[in-house]
Amino acid sequence: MSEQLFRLDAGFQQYGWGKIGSSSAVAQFAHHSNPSVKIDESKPYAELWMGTHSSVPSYNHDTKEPLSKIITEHPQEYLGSSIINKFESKTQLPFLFKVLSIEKVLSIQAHPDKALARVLRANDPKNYPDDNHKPEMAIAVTDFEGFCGFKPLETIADELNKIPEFKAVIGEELAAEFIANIKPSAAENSSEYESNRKLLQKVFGKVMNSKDDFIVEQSKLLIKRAQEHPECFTEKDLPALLLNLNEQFPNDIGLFCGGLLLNHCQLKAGEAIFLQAKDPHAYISGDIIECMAASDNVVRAGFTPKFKDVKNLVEMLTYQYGSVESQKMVPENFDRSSGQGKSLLYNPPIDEFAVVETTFKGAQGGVRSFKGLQGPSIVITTKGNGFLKNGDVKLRAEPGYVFFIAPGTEVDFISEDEDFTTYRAFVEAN
Ligand code: 9C2
Ligand code: ZN
Repeated sequence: MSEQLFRLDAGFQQYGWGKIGSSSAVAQFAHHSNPSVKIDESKPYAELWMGTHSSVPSYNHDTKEPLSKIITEHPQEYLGSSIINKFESKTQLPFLFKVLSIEKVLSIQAHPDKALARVLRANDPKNYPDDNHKPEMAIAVTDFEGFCGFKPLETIADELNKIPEFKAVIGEELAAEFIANIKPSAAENSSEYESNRKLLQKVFGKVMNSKDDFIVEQSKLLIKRAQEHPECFTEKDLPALLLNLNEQFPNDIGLFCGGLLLNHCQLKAGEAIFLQAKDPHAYISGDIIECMAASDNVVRAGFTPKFKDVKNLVEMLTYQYGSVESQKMVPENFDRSSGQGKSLLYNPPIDEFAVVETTFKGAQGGVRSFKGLQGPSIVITTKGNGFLKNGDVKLRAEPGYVFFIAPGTEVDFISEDEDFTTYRAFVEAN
């Protein structure tokens, strides 16, 4: 049997939007924690995967056994009965933990809820490998940019009035219907709110079902406008954003369904957003820690060479709308740890995971002690050096080192320098 605290080797995905070679935090982490991983300086390194998902499972660093095998052989020790009962699995972690290092925009996407995931997988298991939902949370490690959720309705109406190419894609008639009938101040769940969501769905559906050559023609005009008449755009950051995206994916439908319809979100390190299942989003640049329910189901719309599924995407979205601020998370102090340094809890409103960030600014040589948590967890060091210690087991922690901690295990995080920074994803049944 493995220990209660042990190191993991995490694999990675080389999607085209990842940072290239050793400029990618994913490549640095994979190589530093396991020097037999050689970095190819011509290839992108997009996502480090930490968990038991069968596409890229993690292994015990010392024994090279798959984590899922270790869990399957001793589910009580490595998941605990409350997690087994709640998530009905004796073999898998309920969450998937990742590092993303983003050079270019990801696909405009949304993830299904559980009911839709089951239907998608039954009909198309190649494109939808999991029957689980995928709510997700992103914590910025560097400055981060992304799209998240639909813009406020009055912003979309303003764009329809001021940007002729947008109006052309939507069509005069629907544009007029949208502008005349939206009720931006409708209370959530009121009948007016429902009618707002239907109007937004019509607009999004119209964009997504436009003919390719019409989108190419209108996007060329849109880009010309962004270059020559940035004053047409009320949102001051939008012209530069459209030009940047157009360099990555020239004349792509994402300029309309992302750039003009979704919020442009900018986070500083330490800020985080939570995306429910069925919320549209796309990350644009930066390094993040991402945690999600264990699933790889993605329904894509634009900015991607991968499989797009317009029909399901238009049907599935919640069409909630609003400011970026409403999607940001406010971390709180994690009160089951004490000592030097600081632990912040990012706790989204879902069952599968929460994440604790632990830092040691001004506390070189500091020790922070964690009580045992009532479920399994995975830790990654992102900066600095230190140790993780349980009883006689004291493991060195350097950038990219990943650890598994069994339920109920008390752990000391010991900083060797004040940069020592870790993220710990965990799950508890209550
Ligand atoms: O892996 C995304 C990555 O599917 N981020 O995007 O490669 O499918 O365009 P592409 C997924 C990531 O965890 C995510 O959901 N929002
Ligand atoms: Zn996503």
